[in-house]
Amino acid sequence: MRGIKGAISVARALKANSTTATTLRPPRAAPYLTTCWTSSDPRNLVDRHDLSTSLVLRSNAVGFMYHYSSITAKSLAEQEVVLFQYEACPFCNKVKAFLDYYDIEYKVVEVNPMNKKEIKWSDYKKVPIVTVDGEQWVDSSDIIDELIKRIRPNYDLDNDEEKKWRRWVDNHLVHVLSPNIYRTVSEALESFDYITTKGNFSLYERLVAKYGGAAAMYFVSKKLKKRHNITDEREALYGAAEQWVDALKGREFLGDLEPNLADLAVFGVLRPIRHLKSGRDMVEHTRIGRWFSKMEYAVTGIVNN
Ligand SMILES: N[C@@H](CCC(=O)N[C@@H](CS)C(=O)NCC(=O)O)C(=O)O
Repeated sequence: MRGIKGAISVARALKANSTTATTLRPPRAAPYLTTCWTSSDPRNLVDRHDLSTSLVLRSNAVGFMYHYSSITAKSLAEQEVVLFQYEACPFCNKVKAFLDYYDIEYKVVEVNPMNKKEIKWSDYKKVPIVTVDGEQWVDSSDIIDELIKRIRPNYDLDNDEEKKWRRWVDNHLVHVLSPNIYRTVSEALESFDYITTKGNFSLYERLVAKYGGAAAMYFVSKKLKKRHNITDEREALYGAAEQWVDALKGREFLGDLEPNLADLAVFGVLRPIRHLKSGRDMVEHTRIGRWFSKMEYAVTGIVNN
């Protein structure tokens, strides 16, 4: 029962992108190297503040999953940035897309969605949570606002077009995703297979979550569909993708020659579903593929075939 409840609690978790790296982009002017992994070797982590040190040390003892992304941004370079996340959570992936694009060095603590013991220290019970030298920031959009203020103090956060599409991501796009990734039993199983493989689960939790979660989410997704007035899941997904491409008005990115925060938000929430059936269908049936590939290259430096 606890397992199924936990599985339901990852309702918004989506399958992350299983990329096949074929081409690496040339190095940027700023040093750029992304190395994300799950590790059993604490020497892979550089700990500079007390909170994350204790988390990392405890994580080693109880088997948390963590990764380290070695990317540098000047203004945050001397601070410890830690992202508490679910690997497949769209809101967490929004933050990750931002951190990766702006070359901010950060650690990831993978939270177990069943017991959330990694964020027991916090009153906030959702992810993402970001700590910067121990200071806690919550809510993906607020986190991104705080981060951009630190690294680009002159960034115009009042651009109406950008604000509109960032809101669209939170209020519309994310709600279209769950009904799609859990649309059929096989799609729900595909999604949970990824979620439970990449996420922080014990073996027992993984089995319960995969089958219990997939079954539960198949039914929950039908309720979500009604709640958000979706009649045809795929039509809603394709419609959202086309709406986004229309918003680009022929520009490379919404931010014109470079991605802005709306580009990063759309990319972040779509990245986890890109290689699921729903994401493959979306790229096949809409015009979003070209923009998505450009974003993938801008954020990760990887070109996928
Ligand atoms: N508005 C928040 C939403 C965050 C959110 O709903 N996160 C989900 C995971 S995708 C969560 O933690 N749900 C609570 C749970 O898993 O118990 C944001 O943008 O960060």
